[in-house]
Amino acid sequence: MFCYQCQEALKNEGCKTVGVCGKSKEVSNLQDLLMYVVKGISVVALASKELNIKTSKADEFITDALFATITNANFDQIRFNNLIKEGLKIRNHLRSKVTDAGGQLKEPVHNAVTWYSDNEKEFLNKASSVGIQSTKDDDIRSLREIISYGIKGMAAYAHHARILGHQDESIYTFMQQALSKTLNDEMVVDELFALVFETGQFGVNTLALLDKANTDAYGKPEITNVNLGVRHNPGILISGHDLKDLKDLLDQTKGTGVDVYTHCEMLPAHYYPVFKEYDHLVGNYGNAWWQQNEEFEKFNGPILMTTNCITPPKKSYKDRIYTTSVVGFNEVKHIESKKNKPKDFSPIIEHAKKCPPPQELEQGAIVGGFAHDQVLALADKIVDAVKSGAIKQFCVMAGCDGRHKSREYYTKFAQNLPKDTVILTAGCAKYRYNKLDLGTIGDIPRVIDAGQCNDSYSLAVIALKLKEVFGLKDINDLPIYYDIAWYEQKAVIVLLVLLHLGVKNIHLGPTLPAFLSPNVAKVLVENFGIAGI
Ligand code: FSO
Ligand code: SF4
Repeated sequence: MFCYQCQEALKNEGCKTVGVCGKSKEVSNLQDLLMYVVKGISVVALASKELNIKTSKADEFITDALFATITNANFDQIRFNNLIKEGLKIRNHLRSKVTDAGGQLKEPVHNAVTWYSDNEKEFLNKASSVGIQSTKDDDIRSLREIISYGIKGMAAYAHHARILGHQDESIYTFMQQALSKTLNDEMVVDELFALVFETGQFGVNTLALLDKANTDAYGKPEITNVNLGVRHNPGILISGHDLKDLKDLLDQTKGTGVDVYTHCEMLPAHYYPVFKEYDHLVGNYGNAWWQQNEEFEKFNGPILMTTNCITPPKKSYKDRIYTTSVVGFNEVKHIESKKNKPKDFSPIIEHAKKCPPPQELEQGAIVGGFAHDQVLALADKIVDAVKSGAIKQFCVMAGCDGRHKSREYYTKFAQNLPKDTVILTAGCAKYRYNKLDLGTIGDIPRVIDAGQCNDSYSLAVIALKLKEVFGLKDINDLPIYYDIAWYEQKAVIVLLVLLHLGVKNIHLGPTLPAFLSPNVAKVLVENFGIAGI
């Protein structure tokens, strides 16, 4: 195995025998093969589109398979074997349709389009020749992987939008074009760089699509105090980013005497008007994903993981964990998706009824819900505060949290910022400073939380609006400092979005990605002023 897709890659080089995340070498290799299969399907899907052959099944499969390979989403070898088998079937079916329609795949046809096996042992053999290191040139490998990771992040957000009935064909087509270009040995460094930035452009479209999907379904986020304490009923804890799962779970738990709590990236659900209508949505329990081992033990009730980040569960609570959608872990119960019907969460609800209530971790409340509309409603106050000098600077501290001790930097950074600085945040990075009580400037809180990592889109909208209000030509003339914490591949697409919007001098940490070759890093430093922490 060789994997260096996340910030916790061993020694900031790559995991070679087992993942720091807990991923086995077999799963890592099968993920490499699944990426290869997905790239082959992409080539065939593009040829199909030219012949007006419907590709919705392939579009959906590619999106969900990519999502399953994101860090901390799926650790289950059986699921990856099945995904590879399903992918190969979809590819071959589509390929025959192309041939039947008189179409032809461009020569030379890549092995990713023709290779086939239904033998699981053979999958592992094949995987060893199609992994990341099969690209020999350092810079080409680096650029191919940046693009692939950006597309994985894009796929995750496109998946969430689709679940809520919002799709954009041009996003699927772009994903397939980009993936098929990573197979093309004729693509030179400059062309791959251009593709990296184009990925950022489609990242903007995807985040905008998801923003619309979420606000259409659940209303516009409002400034909200979220309870951190617990009640005395049995509870279900729901984690990950899938708001649709939360909605269905709340509907099915109504009147059962079972409470529901959010965890980690599900916290921002409380900001949406639709979720405020549920009295049994009690509050947020715990902190960022990497603390789940201790916090899930204390929760006492069942836990539903709707997306990443799941970490290998301890024995003490493994039987209380449920996965759904692209998430998986061996020997953990899985709730299947249903076509055009809500999932059936009754096994989790029945399980909860037999459990004691959650142990209290903390008390009080935190405030959030400053997505773009709310901040723009505050715009006059913010502009006045900037003009009067009460606010001297904004600091965008969005992204992810992680286990490394070096991430204490973000807490210290937030604590030591001058009192006239406002932090704009999104994603699970916020748990490093959202409970610090950093106070307010007038009635503007010093930590403005827009929501989940995808709501970084709101932060971009806010920056563009401020640029307009202050009549500036360049987004970089704003008094905004970017200190982005990254962990997995959704953060890669968020970073590419910021670069596409022209944001310069981003500090990226706690370490620069292992997948940046020295030459690629040099271009990013020289042209965009990207720096460490
Ligand atoms: Fe965090 Fe995990 Fe949202 Fe990520 S919970 S680390 S960037 O999955 O997606 O912020
Ligand atoms: Fe290592 Fe991260 Fe890959 Fe897991 S996802 S194997 S921690 S680089």
